[in-house]
Amino acid sequence: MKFFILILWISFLINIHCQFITLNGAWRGTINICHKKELFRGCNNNINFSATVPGGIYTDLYRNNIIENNLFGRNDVNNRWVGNQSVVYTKNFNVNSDFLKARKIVLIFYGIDTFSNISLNGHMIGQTSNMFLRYIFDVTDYIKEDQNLLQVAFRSAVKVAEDLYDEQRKNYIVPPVCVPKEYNGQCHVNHIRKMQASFSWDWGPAFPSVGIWRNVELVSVNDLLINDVTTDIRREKDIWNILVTIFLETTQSKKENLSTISCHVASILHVSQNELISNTSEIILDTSEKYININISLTVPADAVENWWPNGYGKQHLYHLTTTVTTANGVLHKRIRVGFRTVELVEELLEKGLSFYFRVNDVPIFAKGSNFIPASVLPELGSKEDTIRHLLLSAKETHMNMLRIWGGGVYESKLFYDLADEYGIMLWQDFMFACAMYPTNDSFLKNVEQEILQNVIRLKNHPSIVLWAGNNENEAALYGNWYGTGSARIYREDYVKLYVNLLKREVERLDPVRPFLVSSPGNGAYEETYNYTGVNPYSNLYGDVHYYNYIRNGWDITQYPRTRFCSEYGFQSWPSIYTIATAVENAKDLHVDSDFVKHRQHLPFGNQYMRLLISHNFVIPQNNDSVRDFASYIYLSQINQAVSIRIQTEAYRQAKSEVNSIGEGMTMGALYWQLNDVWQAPSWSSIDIEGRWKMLHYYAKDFFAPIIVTPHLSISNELSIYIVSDRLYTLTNCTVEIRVYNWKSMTPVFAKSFNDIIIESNKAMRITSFWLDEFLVQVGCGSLESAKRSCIAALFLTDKSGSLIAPVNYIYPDVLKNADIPVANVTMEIEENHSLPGKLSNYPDFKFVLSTDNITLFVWLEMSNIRGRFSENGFHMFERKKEIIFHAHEGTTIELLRSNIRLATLSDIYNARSNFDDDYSVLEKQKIYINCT
Ligand code: BMA
Repeated sequence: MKFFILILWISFLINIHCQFITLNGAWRGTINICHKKELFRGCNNNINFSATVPGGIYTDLYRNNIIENNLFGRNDVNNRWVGNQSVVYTKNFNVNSDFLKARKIVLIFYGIDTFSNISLNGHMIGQTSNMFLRYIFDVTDYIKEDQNLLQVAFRSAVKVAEDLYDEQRKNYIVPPVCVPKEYNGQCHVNHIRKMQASFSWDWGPAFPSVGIWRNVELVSVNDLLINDVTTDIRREKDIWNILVTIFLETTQSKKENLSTISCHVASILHVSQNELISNTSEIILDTSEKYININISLTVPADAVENWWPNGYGKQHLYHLTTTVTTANGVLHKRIRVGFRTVELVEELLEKGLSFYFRVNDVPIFAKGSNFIPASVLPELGSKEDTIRHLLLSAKETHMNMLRIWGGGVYESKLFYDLADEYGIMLWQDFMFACAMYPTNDSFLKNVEQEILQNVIRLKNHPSIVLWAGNNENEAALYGNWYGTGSARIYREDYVKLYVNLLKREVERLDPVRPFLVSSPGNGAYEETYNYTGVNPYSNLYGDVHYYNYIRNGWDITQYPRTRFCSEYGFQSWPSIYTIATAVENAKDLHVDSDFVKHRQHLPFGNQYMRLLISHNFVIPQNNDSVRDFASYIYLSQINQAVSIRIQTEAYRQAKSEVNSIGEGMTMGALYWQLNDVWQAPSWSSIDIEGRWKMLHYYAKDFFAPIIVTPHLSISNELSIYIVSDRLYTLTNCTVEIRVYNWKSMTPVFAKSFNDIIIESNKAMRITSFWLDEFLVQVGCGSLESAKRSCIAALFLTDKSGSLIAPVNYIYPDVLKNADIPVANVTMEIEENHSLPGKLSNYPDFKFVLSTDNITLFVWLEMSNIRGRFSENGFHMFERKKEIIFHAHEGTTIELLRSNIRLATLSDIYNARSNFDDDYSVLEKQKIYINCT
């Protein structure tokens, strides 16, 4: 044991095998600005700018004042010329003679976006064509002592995509030929291996970036370079078997004639401070091979380590594993982090169809969460630590246990996966193919093959990743003829070639432990029986489903599919008016029909759909006061989204343990579309681009709670009450209480309890059913005609000690636009610092005490300029007083809170009492306060 510790020390102290120099930081860039709108004519102007690596052209030009803020106004279109240009990035750097003593010097680009020629001191060293690849170039022959000049010359991705499309069409067209006109986007992104959403999406602008978006390093190598270390961890009875694979690159020096290298390899698992589990091996490497993989096995008694659990099921234990490779010339080491958990995608035969759920450490898990799109439309800004931490913590705090990394974005940063490991967020990892057909010519497939290889190897150590999935909606597109592929065989053949013959086969070879799914939505394992295309992939009896309906009322629970797993569903809303204010040119843009509003809505007919969906439930106010009406509209859009997704998610959770007469149900996953945003625009997100939680995100905390009590109102008005538990233990002596309120009084007109309920572990159970209309009449809500609009009901679930064990839930017997919503006067006091012991953030908490004189719905608190979140928001008040905590995410004072807080209630909106009246000046100031990029 001591020997290994010694080796470890040596490796840290004298890492004589490899040294590295970072080439991050300041670079120079050159771009031709003739295409800038105002300079278009008679211009021949290459200009230099200071650049940053990691970085990208849009960020660099903005920082150099060559273009305006990318996310402001119509700058997505105004700045588009940038994406059509060739750009050259250069870096001068020095190396000393010591560094050059090594046998070999390699230059590593961890991410280049996308098409570049790279030269060092005037010598071409390589080309790039895939932003998802790490490129390693041997520069031994071109690097010199002292001054060096590295140059990366980019071609416009827009132009390359166009060229590749032109080339391809000579044979046949690979559609879609372009995105819908509402996107203001670029065409042919499916021909290039670049973030697909960077040419625009229905929630995002086009920024066809170029740049060096990840780190750059120069590394000196003697005998060997460890490119990667991976683990396959399998459980066998009481033992975890770890197969460590070390991916080595040899130096193959031309000058020397070394055909073999002897090395000592050790892998050490750090079980605790005093306990290591290790294995070693003596190996002779044949250096005529450039790439050599070596394996070493570790056997870990199951009781020596703790399991890694998804959020809500236990802790996320993680362990370090260090691998050292020692040769006569020194020691190389690499440290990775691993977790011990099993994961299965269970697709067992049911009476009809197959099940579809994740079983982790033998526990069936209902997957609760959302879909993750890139944190920024500019790849270089998509891994900012505070943004990623905020998004993933927001997922964890709302009981999410899964995020789907959607296939139109990027394979995320190490930080992202590390945090997901730490927070217990299981990841459904798509490969980056979305909403399109893709080419299958040789060079495309070769490129993709590298992409699979590198990314599976880079990511497979993360216990958070529980599934690889081939593409987003491409099978659905083919089946539904979204892009005019019709019945042409070629597209089906291409589909199988890319996702089955290449992706599936390769991923299963590289990671034999994790499950692989060809497409989402899809019919899971059933697809193999019909070779993956030609059958409706939206079956409720197999696999996963995406469900969207923008016509029917989202509050109508009867419309939702009883699927095995709903991996996408959603409704749009607008972000906070304070977030929008960071993008508008003047207050005129803050109008429901402004050009700005039209410009930012990419979903064809999106604004009409949203209006229709809101108007199912609410009267949309029109006071001829544009800002106030817009603020009210935003507020209603957020309520409508939050309640619709609450009801839909609860429908999926209710169906967890039962099937209907045609075998549909046993739903085991609900991932709503979408967690985050890339700009200030209407979208499906629950967190906006400024990090503000929309009402939906507050609601997620309730509808994803481990135990919920939830109503189901059938078409014939039968009300069923369910309890759904994800807990792995049984609770006895529980009580559900239903309280019915007449709108006019805060004292219930009726209350009834269902006692002695046993809540079974990991189950959904129906507690009771009755006819709602008759019930309301009986309990005193009035006649059969008026009862539904006169009353509202609340559900409480308590344990035997009388404590609430689920969030309070509500039954809206009628659409709220028909209800007799009363006028309520809500006041608010902010109390002294209310930080509780043990809180994680360094910033203070504040207590807000709200009082009302009447029932009031959807009480919405909003901070204009202070970052933070409330303990609850968008809530109903059936009591005179309510206390809410504000968790600040920055230093602040009560005075600042008072001047920044805004309160909205449904009663205020209906009674035209919005307090946005005096806010024009506040909204104007927002522009200065927030830096959009
Ligand atoms: C889904 C996604 C995205 C899209 C979303 C909303 O189908 O896969 O492509 O943004 O719907 O339309």
